[in-house]
Amino acid sequence: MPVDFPEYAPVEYTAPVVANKPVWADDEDKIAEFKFNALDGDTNRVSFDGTYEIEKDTSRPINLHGRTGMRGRGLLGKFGPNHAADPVVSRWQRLANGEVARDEEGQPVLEIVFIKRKDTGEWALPGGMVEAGDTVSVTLKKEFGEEALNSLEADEVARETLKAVVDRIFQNGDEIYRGYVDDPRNTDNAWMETVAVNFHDKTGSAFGHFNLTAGDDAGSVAWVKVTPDMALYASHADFVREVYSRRSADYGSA
Ligand code: RP5
Ligand code: MG
Ligand code: MG
Repeated sequence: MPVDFPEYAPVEYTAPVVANKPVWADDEDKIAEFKFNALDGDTNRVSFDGTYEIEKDTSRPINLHGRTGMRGRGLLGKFGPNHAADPVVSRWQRLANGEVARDEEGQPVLEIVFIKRKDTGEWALPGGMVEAGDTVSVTLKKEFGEEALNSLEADEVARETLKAVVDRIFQNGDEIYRGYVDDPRNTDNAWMETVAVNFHDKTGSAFGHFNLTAGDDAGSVAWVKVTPDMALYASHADFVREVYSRRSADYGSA
Protein backbone atom coordinates (compact mmCIF):
# COMPACT_ATOMS: atom_id res chain seq x y z
CA MET A 1 0.00 0.00 0.00
CA PRO A 2 1.31 3.48 -0.83
CA VAL A 3 2.26 5.64 2.13
CA ASP A 4 -0.06 8.64 2.79
CA PHE A 5 1.29 11.87 1.32
CA PRO A 6 -1.42 14.58 1.55
CA GLU A 7 0.71 17.30 -0.11
CA TYR A 8 1.27 15.16 -3.21
CA ALA A 9 -0.01 17.12 -6.23
CA PRO A 10 1.02 15.41 -9.46
CA VAL A 11 0.45 17.16 -12.78
CA GLU A 12 -2.16 15.65 -15.09
CA TYR A 13 -0.75 15.07 -18.57
CA THR A 14 -1.57 12.91 -21.54
CA ALA A 15 0.25 13.93 -24.72
CA PRO A 16 -2.05 15.01 -27.58
CA VAL A 17 -0.57 12.25 -29.78
CA VAL A 18 -1.91 9.72 -27.23
CA ALA A 19 -5.19 11.50 -26.41
CA ASN A 20 -6.06 11.65 -30.14
CA LYS A 21 -6.73 7.89 -29.97
CA PRO A 22 -4.23 6.38 -32.41
CA VAL A 23 -4.62 2.58 -32.85
CA TRP A 24 -1.75 1.85 -30.43
CA ALA A 25 -3.29 3.83 -27.56
CA ASP A 26 -6.20 3.14 -25.19
CA ASP A 27 -9.37 5.18 -25.58
CA GLU A 28 -9.91 6.55 -22.07
CA ASP A 29 -13.64 6.95 -22.71
CA LYS A 30 -13.82 3.12 -22.55
CA ILE A 31 -11.58 2.67 -19.50
CA ALA A 32 -14.35 1.21 -17.34
CA GLU A 33 -14.57 -1.75 -19.78
CA PHE A 34 -10.86 -2.61 -19.78
CA LYS A 35 -9.81 -5.90 -18.18
CA PHE A 36 -6.90 -4.78 -16.00
CA ASN A 37 -4.54 -7.39 -14.53
CA ALA A 38 -5.64 -9.70 -17.35
CA LEU A 39 -5.23 -10.45 -21.02
CA ASP A 40 -7.69 -8.01 -22.60
CA GLY A 41 -8.18 -9.14 -26.21
CA ASP A 42 -4.90 -8.32 -27.98
CA THR A 43 -3.62 -6.20 -25.09
CA ASN A 44 -1.68 -7.78 -22.26
CA ARG A 45 -2.59 -5.79 -19.16
CA VAL A 46 -0.87 -8.21 -16.76
CA SER A 47 2.10 -6.78 -14.86
CA PHE A 48 5.23 -8.90 -14.33
CA ASP A 49 5.46 -7.37 -10.86
CA GLY A 50 2.11 -8.48 -9.39
CA THR A 51 -1.46 -7.25 -9.14
CA TYR A 52 -1.87 -3.48 -9.38
CA GLU A 53 -4.76 -1.54 -7.91
CA ILE A 54 -7.36 0.48 -9.77
CA GLU A 55 -8.45 3.99 -8.67
CA LYS A 56 -12.14 3.88 -7.77
CA ASP A 57 -13.16 7.28 -9.15
CA THR A 58 -11.20 7.19 -12.45
CA SER A 59 -10.81 3.42 -13.10
CA ARG A 60 -7.11 4.11 -13.78
CA PRO A 61 -4.41 1.63 -12.71
CA ILE A 62 -2.03 2.74 -9.96
CA ASN A 63 1.71 2.38 -10.59
CA LEU A 64 2.99 -0.38 -8.27
CA HIS A 65 6.35 1.33 -7.99
CA GLY A 66 5.19 4.56 -6.48
CA ARG A 67 4.66 8.15 -7.41
CA THR A 68 6.20 9.77 -10.47
CA GLY A 69 4.81 13.33 -10.20
CA MET A 70 2.53 12.83 -13.19
CA ARG A 71 -1.00 11.46 -13.62
CA GLY A 72 -2.51 10.38 -16.94
CA ARG A 73 -0.44 8.55 -19.55
CA GLY A 74 2.08 11.20 -20.61
CA LEU A 75 3.60 9.74 -23.78
CA LEU A 76 2.54 6.13 -23.16
CA GLY A 77 -0.35 4.56 -25.05
CA LYS A 78 -1.66 2.05 -22.52
CA PHE A 79 -2.93 2.45 -18.99
CA GLY A 80 -1.03 0.15 -16.64
CA PRO A 81 1.88 -1.84 -18.07
CA ASN A 82 3.20 -0.97 -21.53
CA HIS A 83 5.10 -4.08 -22.58
CA ALA A 84 8.43 -3.88 -24.41
CA ALA A 85 11.24 -6.25 -25.38
CA ASP A 86 14.98 -5.51 -25.34
CA PRO A 87 17.52 -7.54 -27.35
CA VAL A 88 21.02 -7.58 -25.85
CA VAL A 89 23.18 -8.75 -28.76
CA SER A 90 26.74 -9.38 -27.62
CA ARG A 91 30.08 -10.69 -28.92
CA TRP A 92 33.73 -10.76 -27.91
CA GLN A 93 35.71 -7.98 -29.54
CA ARG A 94 38.25 -9.55 -31.90
CA LEU A 95 41.56 -8.54 -33.41
CA ALA A 96 42.14 -8.67 -37.18
CA ASN A 97 43.60 -12.19 -36.76
CA GLY A 98 40.39 -13.40 -35.10
CA GLU A 99 41.75 -13.61 -31.57
CA VAL A 100 39.67 -12.18 -28.73
CA ALA A 101 40.81 -8.65 -27.84
CA ARG A 102 41.92 -8.09 -24.23
CA ASP A 103 41.95 -4.95 -22.10
CA GLU A 104 44.90 -3.62 -20.06
CA GLU A 105 44.16 -6.17 -17.34
CA GLY A 106 44.14 -9.03 -19.82
CA GLN A 107 40.37 -9.44 -19.63
CA PRO A 108 38.39 -10.27 -22.80
CA VAL A 109 36.39 -7.31 -24.12
CA LEU A 110 32.63 -7.79 -24.47
CA GLU A 111 30.70 -5.59 -26.92
CA ILE A 112 26.96 -5.06 -27.17
CA VAL A 113 24.88 -3.53 -29.96
CA PHE A 114 23.66 -0.17 -28.75
CA ILE A 115 21.72 2.63 -30.43
CA LYS A 116 21.71 6.32 -29.63
CA ARG A 117 18.05 7.21 -29.09
CA LYS A 118 16.78 10.14 -31.11
CA ASP A 119 14.46 11.26 -28.27
CA THR A 120 16.92 11.55 -25.34
CA GLY A 121 20.32 11.20 -27.04
CA GLU A 122 21.24 8.40 -24.61
CA TRP A 123 22.74 5.05 -25.49
CA ALA A 124 20.03 2.39 -25.32
CA LEU A 125 19.32 -1.18 -26.26
CA PRO A 126 17.51 -1.40 -29.62
CA GLY A 127 14.23 -2.40 -27.96
CA GLY A 128 10.63 -1.47 -28.55
CA MET A 129 7.01 -2.01 -27.68
CA VAL A 130 5.32 -5.38 -28.08
CA GLU A 131 2.61 -4.56 -30.59
CA ALA A 132 -0.89 -6.03 -30.34
CA GLY A 133 -0.83 -9.68 -31.39
CA ASP A 134 3.00 -9.93 -31.33
CA THR A 135 5.06 -12.08 -28.95
CA VAL A 136 8.24 -11.03 -27.16
CA SER A 137 10.35 -13.14 -29.56
CA VAL A 138 8.81 -11.46 -32.59
CA THR A 139 9.35 -8.01 -31.05
CA LEU A 140 13.01 -8.71 -30.23
CA LYS A 141 13.73 -9.51 -33.88
CA LYS A 142 11.52 -6.76 -35.27
CA GLU A 143 13.06 -3.99 -33.17
CA PHE A 144 16.63 -5.15 -33.79
CA GLY A 145 15.87 -5.20 -37.51
CA GLU A 146 14.29 -1.75 -37.51
CA GLU A 147 16.71 0.08 -35.20
CA ALA A 148 20.06 -1.67 -35.78
CA LEU A 149 19.69 -2.86 -39.40
CA ASN A 150 17.30 -0.22 -40.78
CA SER A 151 14.99 -2.89 -42.19
CA LEU A 152 12.12 -0.40 -42.61
CA GLU A 153 14.00 1.33 -45.41
CA ALA A 154 15.30 -1.80 -47.11
CA ASP A 155 13.80 -2.95 -50.41
CA GLU A 156 12.18 -6.36 -50.65
CA VAL A 157 15.36 -8.22 -51.65
CA ALA A 158 17.49 -6.59 -48.94
CA ARG A 159 14.76 -7.28 -46.40
CA GLU A 160 14.97 -11.02 -47.11
CA THR A 161 18.74 -10.90 -46.47
CA LEU A 162 18.18 -9.00 -43.22
CA LYS A 163 15.58 -11.51 -42.13
CA ALA A 164 18.15 -14.29 -42.55
CA VAL A 165 20.67 -12.26 -40.53
CA VAL A 166 18.18 -11.72 -37.72
CA ASP A 167 17.07 -15.37 -37.69
CA ARG A 168 20.70 -16.38 -37.33
CA ILE A 169 21.44 -14.00 -34.44
CA PHE A 170 18.26 -14.65 -32.48
CA GLN A 171 18.63 -18.38 -31.91
CA ASN A 172 19.75 -19.06 -28.37
CA GLY A 173 18.44 -16.41 -26.05
CA ASP A 174 19.25 -16.09 -22.38
CA GLU A 175 16.61 -14.14 -20.48
CA ILE A 176 18.25 -11.43 -18.39
CA TYR A 177 15.29 -9.58 -16.90
CA ARG A 178 11.53 -9.27 -16.91
CA GLY A 179 9.69 -6.54 -15.05
CA TYR A 180 9.31 -2.82 -14.50
CA VAL A 181 11.64 -0.41 -16.31
CA ASP A 182 12.65 2.92 -14.80
CA ASP A 183 11.62 4.73 -18.00
CA PRO A 184 11.41 8.54 -18.11
CA ARG A 185 7.91 8.24 -19.64
CA ASN A 186 6.41 6.43 -16.63
CA THR A 187 3.47 8.07 -14.86
CA ASP A 188 1.31 7.19 -11.86
CA ASN A 189 -1.13 5.41 -14.21
CA ALA A 190 1.05 4.05 -17.04
CA TRP A 191 4.51 2.51 -17.02
CA MET A 192 7.01 0.47 -19.03
CA GLU A 193 7.80 -3.21 -18.42
CA THR A 194 10.18 -5.27 -20.49
CA VAL A 195 11.73 -8.66 -21.17
CA ALA A 196 15.47 -8.35 -21.90
CA VAL A 197 17.11 -11.30 -23.66
CA ASN A 198 20.81 -11.81 -24.37
CA PHE A 199 21.97 -13.34 -27.68
CA HIS A 200 25.70 -13.95 -27.51
CA ASP A 201 28.17 -14.91 -30.25
CA LYS A 202 30.64 -17.19 -28.44
CA THR A 203 32.73 -18.14 -31.44
CA GLY A 204 32.95 -14.97 -33.54
CA SER A 205 31.23 -16.67 -36.45
CA ALA A 206 27.84 -17.65 -35.02
CA PHE A 207 26.16 -14.41 -36.15
CA GLY A 208 27.74 -14.35 -39.62
CA HIS A 209 28.63 -11.08 -41.29
CA PHE A 210 26.27 -8.10 -41.13
CA ASN A 211 26.49 -4.32 -41.15
CA LEU A 212 24.87 -2.17 -38.50
CA THR A 213 22.74 0.68 -39.92
CA ALA A 214 20.67 2.94 -37.69
CA GLY A 215 16.95 3.22 -38.40
CA ASP A 216 13.63 4.29 -36.83
CA ASP A 217 14.20 5.40 -33.14
CA ALA A 218 17.97 5.18 -33.60
CA GLY A 219 20.17 8.16 -34.51
CA SER A 220 23.21 5.89 -34.64
CA VAL A 221 24.15 2.30 -33.87
CA ALA A 222 27.41 0.62 -32.86
CA TRP A 223 29.07 -2.29 -31.12
CA VAL A 224 29.89 -0.75 -27.74
CA LYS A 225 32.15 -1.81 -24.89
CA VAL A 226 29.99 -0.47 -22.10
CA THR A 227 31.58 1.16 -19.07
CA PRO A 228 29.84 2.19 -15.85
CA ASP A 229 30.34 5.92 -16.56
CA MET A 230 28.17 5.80 -19.73
CA ALA A 231 24.70 7.34 -19.44
CA LEU A 232 22.37 4.57 -20.55
CA TYR A 233 18.63 4.92 -21.08
CA ALA A 234 16.11 3.85 -18.42
CA SER A 235 17.18 0.61 -16.63
CA HIS A 236 19.45 -0.56 -19.43
CA ALA A 237 22.61 -0.31 -17.32
CA ASP A 238 21.15 -2.99 -15.00
CA PHE A 239 20.57 -5.37 -17.92
CA VAL A 240 24.06 -4.75 -19.27
CA ARG A 241 25.68 -5.31 -15.87
CA GLU A 242 23.86 -8.64 -15.66
CA VAL A 243 25.08 -9.69 -19.12
CA TYR A 244 28.70 -8.73 -18.31
CA SER A 245 28.44 -10.72 -15.10
CA ARG A 246 26.92 -13.84 -16.73
CA ARG A 247 29.57 -13.79 -19.48
CA SER A 248 32.32 -13.21 -16.89
CA ALA A 249 33.34 -10.04 -18.72
CA ASP A 250 34.98 -7.04 -17.11
CA TYR A 251 32.51 -4.16 -16.74
CA GLY A 252 35.19 -1.84 -15.36
CA SER A 253 34.66 0.55 -12.47
CA ALA A 254 33.16 4.05 -12.46
C1 RP5 B 1 12.33 1.10 -22.43
O1 RP5 B 1 11.69 1.67 -23.55
C2 RP5 B 1 12.41 -0.37 -22.73
O2 RP5 B 1 13.45 -0.96 -21.98
C3 RP5 B 1 12.62 -0.38 -24.23
O3 RP5 B 1 13.99 -0.31 -24.54
C4 RP5 B 1 11.98 0.92 -24.72
C5 RP5 B 1 10.77 0.73 -25.58
O4 RP5 B 1 10.28 1.95 -26.04
P1 RP5 B 1 10.60 2.56 -27.46
O5 RP5 B 1 12.05 2.24 -27.79
O6 RP5 B 1 9.66 1.91 -28.43
O7 RP5 B 1 10.39 4.04 -27.31
O8 RP5 B 1 11.63 1.35 -21.26
MG1 MG C 1 11.34 0.71 -32.40
MG1 MG D 1 12.87 1.53 -29.58
